[in-house]
This record gives sequence, C-alpha cells and structure tokens, in this order.
Amino acid sequence: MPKRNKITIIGGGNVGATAAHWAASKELGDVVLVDIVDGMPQGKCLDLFQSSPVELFDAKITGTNNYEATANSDIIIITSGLARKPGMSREDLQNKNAEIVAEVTRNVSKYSPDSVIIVVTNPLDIMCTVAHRVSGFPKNRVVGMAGILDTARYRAFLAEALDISVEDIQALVLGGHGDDMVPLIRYTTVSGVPVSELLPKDKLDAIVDRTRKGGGEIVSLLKTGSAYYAPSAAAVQMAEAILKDKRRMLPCAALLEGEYGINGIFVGVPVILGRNGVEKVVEVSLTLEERQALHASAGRVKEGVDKLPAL
Ligand code: TXD
Repeated sequence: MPKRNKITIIGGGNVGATAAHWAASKELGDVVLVDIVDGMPQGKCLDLFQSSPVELFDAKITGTNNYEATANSDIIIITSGLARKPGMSREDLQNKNAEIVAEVTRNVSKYSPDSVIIVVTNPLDIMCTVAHRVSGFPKNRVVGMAGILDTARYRAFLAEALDISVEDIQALVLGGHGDDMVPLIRYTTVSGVPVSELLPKDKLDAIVDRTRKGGGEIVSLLKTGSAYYAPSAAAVQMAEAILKDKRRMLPCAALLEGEYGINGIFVGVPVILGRNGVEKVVEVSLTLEERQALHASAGRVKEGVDKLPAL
C-alpha cells in the first residue's frame, strides 16, 4: 500500500494555517502544523479536520508544538517568523527571523532528513540561505516561494484588465521578492499571444508597477497583517508540483551557481519543480536591461546574506 504523503507546515499564522487548508482540501497528503503558541495549531487543525466531511477530503491533520509528529515528512513549508513592528529596522527583522528559521530548520532537518524545504518567511531570498546552510541539504531540496506569488498578482491584474480568464495568462518574473522583482513583459502571453499585442504600453507599465507594490497594497488595507491567501496558495502549488513529480516550470528562489552569471545566492528564476525539488534552473535569454535589473536585485540579496549572523 503506498503511504500518504506528509506535509509539515511550520508557523500556524495566516500563511501557515491557510496553506494547511489548501493542502488538505487538495488531498495532497497528511498535514502537520507546528507553532510555538500553545493550543493554537491544535485548535486550528481540529477545526480544519472537522471541515473534511463537508468538503470531502481525507487527510490526517495534526497541530502540535513540537517536532516528533513531523517525522518523515516529504515536504516542509517554513512560514514561521515575525512581522516587522514599528521601530524595528529591516536588519533587526532579518536577524530575528534568521534565528527563528535556523532553529526551525535544525528541527525539521533532523526529523525529516529526506524532505524538500519550501521557505516562505521574509526576507525570502535570505531566509533560503539560512535554511540551506543550517539543513546541509543539497541545493535542490531548498527552494523559496516568491515568484509564483508575484506572477499570480501580475496575471490576476492582467486578466482583469483584459476581461478574460486568469487561466489563459502565462507570465514570468525574475529576481528578488517584491520591489526587486523583474517582470518579463516579453515573456508574458495570453494563450501564446504576446500581451503587448493586447494591451497598450502605459497600461502594462501600470500593471507592472501595481504588481511590484502588491504586497504593500494589501498591508495598507489590512493594517495588522500581510497577504496570505495568494502566498499560501503559491507555496502549496510548489508542494503539489514536487509531490506529484509534475516537473512544472515555475518561478522560484533557487540557489544559483553560475546560472545567469550569479553565484552562491538564492534568487527568483524559472525552475523545473519535481520529486527532487529543483530539478533544473532554466536559463532564458535576457535583454541587457533585464540582466542588469536581475543582477541589481541579486546584489541586494547578497548584501543581506553578508550581514547574517553566524548560524
Ligand atoms: O512571498 C512571500 N515569500 C511572502 C512571505 C508572502 C507573504 C508572507 N511572507 C512572510 O511569511 C511574512 O513576512 C512572514 O515572515 C511569514 C509568515 O507570514 P504570516 O502572515 O503567516 O505571519 P503570522 O500570521 O504572524 O504567522 C507567523 C507564525 C506565528 O503564528 C508565530 O507564532 C509563528 O509563526 N512562529 C513560530 N512557529 C514555530 N516556531 C517558531 N520558532 C516560531 N516563531 C514564530
């Protein structure tokens, strides 16, 4: 009898709990949700389990404050971390989250040495380095979620502007997460038709700009938190591609070793995601301007990595 897949999600906050919801409702496998808050992951998981007879999914759903129950997971999604508080610098946040991600990675890699780790915690590209260094996993088994979210925002805005199905829009963004992303309009198509044939340049530029600021737009509306439906859906799409060995080509943060002329840092690039995690980094040709933007973005990631405390 084939055993069910097992997905562990660390951090039972907005992104983590919603990822548990998507993963369970898609029947990707059994789900374990870990948080440090006593009772919270247990309560959310009991509630999610009780939705299963209505939504018709079979999955064992476990909430816990420790790591025994995570043993032998196929996938680990790390969402644990702090949000930036008033008065906290970007660097303070980075150090605090690096501490959290390092501690969590030590635990998950001990209990699930063969897993693939999907990092979600911000600052994303830098936290990928933390998870990679601390786990000692090969580079293909540590991958970050950001590009799928950025492209999802871009695709949603394009579908709205064109008044057509989101299903028919394919797009690619490169680079670091958020402000630093490098959207490739040349590679954006609507069922194979270049989007520049269907929308005027000023409209496209406005959509790119809104996408870049997509996270901030939501924070300013929510006031007390950041986006979580789309981020969690994106992380679960990555988990699905890996668990089902779909070999999907998706923009993810991967450790580059010479690809795109970049070495030793995680940055958003198109990858093939399959059972081994990052099966391949796909190199597409870039214009000079796109290449410069990617390198500038990678340079900022490197500055952050250089400031990491010893792990
Ligand atoms: O594109 C992307 N990568 C992102 C990243 C998109 C959206 C959110 N992004 C980042 O994910 C965000 O900046 C945060 O760093 C994480 C999680 O965001 P979320 O909105 O879920 O934050 P919450 O609701 O504050 O949840 C964080 C949880 C919270 O319940 C804490 O108790 C828990 O993390 N936490 C821990 N769990 C386990 N172990 C430890 N050490 C721990 N520390 C905090």
